[in-house]
Amino acid sequence: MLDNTIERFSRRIAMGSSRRGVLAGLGKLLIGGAALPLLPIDRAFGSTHVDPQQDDPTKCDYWKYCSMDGMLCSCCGGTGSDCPPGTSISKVSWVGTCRNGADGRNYLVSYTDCCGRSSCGQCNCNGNVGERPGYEMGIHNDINWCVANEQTSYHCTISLIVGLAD
Ligand code: ABN
Repeated sequence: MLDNTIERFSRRIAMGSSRRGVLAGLGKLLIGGAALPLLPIDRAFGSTHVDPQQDDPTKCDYWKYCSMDGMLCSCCGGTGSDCPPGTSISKVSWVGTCRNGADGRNYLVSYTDCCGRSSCGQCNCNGNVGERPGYEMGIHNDINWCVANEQTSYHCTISLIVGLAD
């Protein structure tokens, strides 16, 4: 009974397909399977969460710095939201989304560079939540935002809350 069913099933498949067609199908499966890991995947799975416990604005893992790529102005004579004396604020900036562990909400945070003095060299942070490699220009944060200013040298970065993200 089972033998007959399998035999009939096999015959039907054999009649409806050529050897070349089966090989072509197998080839597509193999190539498709090999290419799958190369596809861009959100490996953070949409998460914007770094460490809800961290609430020290002079540390890289402070919640607001989740997408900060630069040196904290709070370590360079300024504050988390004010440029140090002798520098000017960049005209363009990068905007990320960070979760504030204190209220569990997501906020849009802008990362703005302070320009006009050489690099501060202190508290270098590299938060990459929501960031992508350089070939995706609009969503890459490893950029000197002073390039649009008259004085293009980069000193440090401040972060400002723009508003709620959700
Ligand atoms: N936006 C901070 C920065 C400055 C120079 C180079 C890379 C990143």
